[in-house]
Amino acid sequence: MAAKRIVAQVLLILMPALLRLSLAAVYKVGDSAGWTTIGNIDYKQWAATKTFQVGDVILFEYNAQLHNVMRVTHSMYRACNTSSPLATYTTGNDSIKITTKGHHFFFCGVPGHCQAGQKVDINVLRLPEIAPASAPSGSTLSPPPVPSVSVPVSFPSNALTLKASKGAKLGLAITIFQFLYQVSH
Ligand SMILES: [Cu+2]
Repeated sequence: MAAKRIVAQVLLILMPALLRLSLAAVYKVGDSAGWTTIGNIDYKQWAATKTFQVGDVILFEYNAQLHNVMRVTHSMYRACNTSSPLATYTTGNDSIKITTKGHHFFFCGVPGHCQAGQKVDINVLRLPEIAPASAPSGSTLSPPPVPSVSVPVSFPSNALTLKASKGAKLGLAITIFQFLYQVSH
């Protein structure tokens, strides 16, 4: 039946997004060295080698007698300003789940440590993938604008609505999926 084949194709299109959702990673800051001032670890370089995504967990491991973790704003990060952190972690084994895109700034609040380089910017990129803006703008083939997508109540994950706002292609796929869903029920 043709509709079923289309549903299968739509699911194939959605698969990368579904896989991405299920593969949250844990990143230990500094890898084996952890969170420290010893060895002049370049946390900027460390972060640059990672592709952080929403749902990932950032793990800070350190000697709690010597260090801590503060989440701060960009300007506080640049200035190593420890006066009013957004959050402070002190256990020595702090797992911080990243729930939003964009920059997440952390440094050690012990005097001098941020200045010594114990600071890291976790930058969660907007999803690249699904519809890379490869179509030239103004092309007659560019996908139609996506109306605000509301996913049916029975849809497996509301996370899909988050993805749906990204990439007209996926949005379109979900719109088709909804249509087929309604038709077949
Ligand atoms: Cu420190």
